[in-house]
Amino acid sequence: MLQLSIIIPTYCEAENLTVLIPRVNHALTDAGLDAEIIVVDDDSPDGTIQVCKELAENFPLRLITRKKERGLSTAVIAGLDAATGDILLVMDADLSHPPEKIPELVSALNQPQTDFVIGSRYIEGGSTDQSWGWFRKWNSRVATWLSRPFTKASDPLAGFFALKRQSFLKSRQILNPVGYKIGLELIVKSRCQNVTEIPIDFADRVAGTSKLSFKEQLRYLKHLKRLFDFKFQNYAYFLQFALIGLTGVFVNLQMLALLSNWMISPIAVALAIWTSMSTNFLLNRNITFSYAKHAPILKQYLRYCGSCLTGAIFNWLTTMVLSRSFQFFEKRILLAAFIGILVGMGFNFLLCRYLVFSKHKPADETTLTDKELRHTE
Ligand SMILES: Nc1nc2c(ncn2[C@@H]2O[C@H](COP(=O)(O)OP(=O)(O)OP(=O)(O)O)[C@@H](O)[C@H]2O)c(=O)[nH]1
Ligand SMILES: [Mg+2]
Repeated sequence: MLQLSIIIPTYCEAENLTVLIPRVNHALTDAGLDAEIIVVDDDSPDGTIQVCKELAENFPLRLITRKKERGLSTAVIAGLDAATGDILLVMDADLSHPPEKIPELVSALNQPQTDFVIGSRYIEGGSTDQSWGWFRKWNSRVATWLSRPFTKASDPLAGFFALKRQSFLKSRQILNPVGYKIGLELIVKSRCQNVTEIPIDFADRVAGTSKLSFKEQLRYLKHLKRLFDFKFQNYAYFLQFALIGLTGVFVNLQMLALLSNWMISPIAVALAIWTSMSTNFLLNRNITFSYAKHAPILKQYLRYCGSCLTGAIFNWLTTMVLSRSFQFFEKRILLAAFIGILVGMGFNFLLCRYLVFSKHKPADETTLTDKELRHTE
């Protein structure tokens, strides 16, 4: 089997490729590495395809052109699918990642314990471009910090990384990234525990333009949510459910304040409860349990109302039983009520998770969790 496949996603990188590919090839020859270079291009209009065809005459380059799809992560996955090497390495085309570091990444991955290697800007010896202003530095640091629950690596969002083919195959069926952070997706879904980082000097692109838009950055938040759901399953769902419940308190109080001015209070209270219940339903449907948002909404809404009612009954029962049966709680009615709220919320959550927003097709790759994945292995 081929030792190494290098995957390079491109969109309008004609100018950079003419410099990059010879440099990559030089690094490979120097290190005596048997490798293929796979460029995955999304039908760039700037001549990238033609440049690749010319380069392929002198270098071990294979071009995959995608005519209908766009997107960095899916382009990388297409390249990984087509790769035949034992080690799979991904890098950008814009000369931000030094090709001379490829042999170091490969030999780090050849250590038996290591299952993922990152060309890192943030470990000792690594650096970012001098021109980075405070906003870019801060932006990158915050994004990295948000990935902390998934990995201890200092630069898990880097686009310069390598992994073993077997790690990729382990997660292939459940890869579901949005946006740019395919490296993080692979670390989490392939359950890579031993991540090694090799310091690199990251250079800003000189030719061509960046495709990293603000929209892509927002997609990262969506991607993080998916990873949270995947890794922490019910803990993640419950946290989102509880936070949305908290927003419901504010909606309820706001509504009550608004309505009480021109309505008799029992009706105002009922309307405030109904409003907050409905906003909670919509938020849970679109955020917490977004995997079920394609199911019929009316049926879900009615079930949701039933689930809230059940939660309220359990809340009431718990509070009454505690305050009537235990002397301790007789004088601490608020504590009893608080426990009642928790019990009611617990029941409501379980009903929502498994009945109102149930997963009809658990094999769906978008919702397969870490635990479910282990069961399928
Ligand atoms: N196939 C494909 N490649 C893409 C797409 N978007 C970006 N790329 C490539 O992915 C790599 C990284 O993209 P950049 O635009 O440099 O993004 P970035 O490095 O995060 O941002 P900068 O730091 O501003 O350069 C480059 O090689 C791009 O050509 C896409 O939609 N499809
Ligand atoms: Mg770049």
